[in-house]
Amino acid sequence: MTLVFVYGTLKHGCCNHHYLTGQQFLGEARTAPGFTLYSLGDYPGLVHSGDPTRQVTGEIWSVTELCLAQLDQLEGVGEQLYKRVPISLAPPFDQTAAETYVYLQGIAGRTELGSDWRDNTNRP
Ligand code: PCA
Repeated sequence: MTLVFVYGTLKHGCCNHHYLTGQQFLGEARTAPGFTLYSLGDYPGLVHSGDPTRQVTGEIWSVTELCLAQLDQLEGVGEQLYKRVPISLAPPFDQTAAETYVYLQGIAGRTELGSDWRDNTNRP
């Protein structure tokens, strides 16, 4: 099993959440300070923040190796769109060895979203 911190389309209620079907939800969490989100259109990208106080909210999941391989494919890890790396989380998850998908491409011209991302999938 691998612990994954998800902050975008994989969260509860979002368009790619079904990729986590059958996996274990451990709770809501946020990163340690120093991270922010940018809008990439229909999905967000997590990057290091110029504002060292900025934190990103998301969810921690325990996933199987098979699920993880599917997530890597979805997130374009092989194409260097995102890279799965260890992420520092805020307490009480600060000792938790979770990984997340950081965005590898340029963010010039993109809109900074800050801490939170939510799509409109499954909204009334
Ligand atoms: N999906 C992954 C990374 C960005 C995205 O939209 C996630 O939910 O964490």
